[in-house]
Amino acid sequence: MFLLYLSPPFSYNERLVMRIQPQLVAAALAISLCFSATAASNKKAPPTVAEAEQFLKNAEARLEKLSDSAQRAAWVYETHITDDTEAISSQANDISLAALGEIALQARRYNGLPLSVENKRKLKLLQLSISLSDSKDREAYTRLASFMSGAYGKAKYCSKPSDEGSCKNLGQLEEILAHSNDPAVLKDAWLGWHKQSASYKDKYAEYVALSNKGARELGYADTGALWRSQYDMSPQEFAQETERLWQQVKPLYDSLHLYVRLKLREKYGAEIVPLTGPIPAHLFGNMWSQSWENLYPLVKPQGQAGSLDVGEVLKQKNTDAQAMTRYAEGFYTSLGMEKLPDSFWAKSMLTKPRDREVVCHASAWDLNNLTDVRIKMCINPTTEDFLTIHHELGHIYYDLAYRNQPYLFKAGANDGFHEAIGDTVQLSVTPEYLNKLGLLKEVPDVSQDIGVLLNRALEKVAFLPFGYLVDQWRWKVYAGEVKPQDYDKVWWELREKYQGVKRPAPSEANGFDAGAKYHVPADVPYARYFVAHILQFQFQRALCKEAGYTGPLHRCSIFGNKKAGEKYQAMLALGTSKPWSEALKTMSGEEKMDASAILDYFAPLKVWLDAQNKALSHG
Ligand code: X8Z
Ligand code: ZN
Repeated sequence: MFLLYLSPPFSYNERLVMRIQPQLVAAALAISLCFSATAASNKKAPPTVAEAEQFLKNAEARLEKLSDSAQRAAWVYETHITDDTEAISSQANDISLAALGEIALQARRYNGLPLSVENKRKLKLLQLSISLSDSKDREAYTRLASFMSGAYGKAKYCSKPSDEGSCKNLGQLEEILAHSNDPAVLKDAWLGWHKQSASYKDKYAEYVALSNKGARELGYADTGALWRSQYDMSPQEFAQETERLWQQVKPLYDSLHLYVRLKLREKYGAEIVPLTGPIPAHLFGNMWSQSWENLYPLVKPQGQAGSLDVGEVLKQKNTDAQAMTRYAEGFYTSLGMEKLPDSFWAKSMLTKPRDREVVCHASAWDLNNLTDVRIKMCINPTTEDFLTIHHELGHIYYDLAYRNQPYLFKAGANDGFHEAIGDTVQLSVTPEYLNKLGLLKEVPDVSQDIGVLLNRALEKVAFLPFGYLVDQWRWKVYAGEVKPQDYDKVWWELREKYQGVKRPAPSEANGFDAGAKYHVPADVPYARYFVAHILQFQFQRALCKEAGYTGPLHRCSIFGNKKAGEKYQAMLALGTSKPWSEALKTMSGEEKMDASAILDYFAPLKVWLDAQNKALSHG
């Protein structure tokens, strides 16, 4: 299914892209001509309900037909980056955007008619789009989008520019960030990667201007407002909701941040890690300091401490990418969900090819809106990748679950739901579960719970401010409040304010640090991940209740529980046919996002962190 506001190459690939295939284009144009003729002939008479229904039927059929081949161009591009596949993909995007924009503009004609609830929703969904009527603008927009995606995918840092052997890709640099203990080496890898995005800063600024133009054609203030309009509430309400949730979780984040600060200070010294103020961003084990689980060995509680780390065992067992993916599939089938189709295994890209450039950032694809589902990922035998596969298959099982919905409803209840499905499953990847798989030798007893919780918090709680701030920045950029000359200034103001991290060295002239995060050049909205990090705990609380579990939330795993599986599947099957609050209600009885579930989950850790912080600060 496509993303209604068209976006270039996309994470779980909810977007409309299209391949240039003469017969398909002819078919598309034929349909287009058909109903623009109808629209033209009715120009004077007010539209009727019957016409609106016919319009929706035609639009759905047209888009469905086009989306399948569109996805294929993007798939080929992202798994084989060349000038040719880039051109094909951007041309395909151009055609899809033309169709989408045209349909979105036409849809407005039927607003206000007494349609069925379902059709009103379809009409609204069709208008969550940009429209660039001017073909030059549209071509420029899609060319820029494809270029930036490819540039990010291909980027390498060469510490000795004349020596190709010194070049490292993002995966290799991330590996250094994750495992080196040398602050100079960490800093070099961090700065080396962040230098890369400067090359497409101008292009990004041009792209923003065109995207805004497209959003305004459909009556949105700017693209940021369009993005915030997809949550069954006004853009302002969505901004307020996310701020409310952030305020709910901030005290938990602050406790974790202080604890980690004190541990980093012990390791790297007072010169590098201050007692107050932001901490240098290269020390958190992650290129964007967005999740800190690689710091677990450094910060774990003294004595015996449970862990979720299965990296060593996966390596010892020579677990290949397919076997890693089978583990994740096994979780979903244990809930009663179907096995992945054979085509998934035949067509997915599970490892980084040696002979060509690809976009390694993990993504899930639904190519024909039925069962041609795939993932694209450069899998290594690490705990992080083990968990990410569960995330990606969450997208895939959502796609499969809503495949019988009408085309326009083949999407997540909102994009945060799509991101939360697999993350909820990650919460059931407990030590007991890993032990059942033979990946963890011993099941830690209750006394080691704090270690496990801390490990989980480094992944999930550390993420919250990053999940929130990326789009704080983009909303400002799209609103024109932040101009290119201030991109870095405002980016770092936000990173200091929310994450409490700072740039390891002064900003470069004309740098573009936000662009060093995949979702910025790929133009994938990011607030979805913040929403998902709140929702997944609500989902988990509801599923554990359904499973009859009554213990502490952090010990619950729904592995093998068919009753919980049925409940989950019922929500997934709704797709986006209902407002997200109704989908949530079918699962948990709640109608609002609520951070109390994540706070409940980590309650014992919060007490422990605060005690540690007190002792360490006075020690
Ligand atoms: O981009 C992703 C997924 C694909 S939708 C791998 N995530 C965000 C990121 O990597 O920054 C998952 C967590 C946040
Ligand atoms: Zn995802």
